[in-house]
Amino acid sequence: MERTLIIVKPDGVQRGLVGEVIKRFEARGLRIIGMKFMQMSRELAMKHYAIHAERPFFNALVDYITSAPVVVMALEGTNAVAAARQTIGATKPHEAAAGTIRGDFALEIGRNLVHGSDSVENGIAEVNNFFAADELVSWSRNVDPWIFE
Ligand code: D4T
Repeated sequence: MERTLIIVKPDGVQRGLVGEVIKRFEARGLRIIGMKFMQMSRELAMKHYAIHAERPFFNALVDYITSAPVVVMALEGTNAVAAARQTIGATKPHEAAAGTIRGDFALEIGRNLVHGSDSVENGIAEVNNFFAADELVSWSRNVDPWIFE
């Protein structure tokens, strides 16, 4: 089972899109194993976006992600990383396909609503950055055999 970290970014929370985002991942079949409402510290934001530390947009990115509360989710499922990225849509919302979260609700890269881990390794690492072991729930759904083959 893969794991992926999903963040409903400050714009998503401010715009009242938390339920819409959760609905889409639930409908896709991904299993929620952790969720919390939080305001990200600069320290955690800089760790999360460390790969972009040298990029010109880094400070604006950290300012944005720490500017207001976010909802963070750990999701589990077969092919969870790629499936979640597909449901989110392309990084530049104006290039995101209609039917994806960004394609349906966003216009600009600096207000792209949702984060999803970009590799299986990062999915594991990011879930561990945001959740302590006792904040993750190991469970199965009665419907799992109808989603996971
Ligand atoms: P995240 O990580 O937020 O899910 O976005 P992506 O995985 O789709 O895209 P990314 O890692 O390449 O970029 C991280 C974050 O930085 C912002 N960004 C990116 C930006 O403001 N300007 C830019 O030129 C780029 C490349 C948007 C997402």
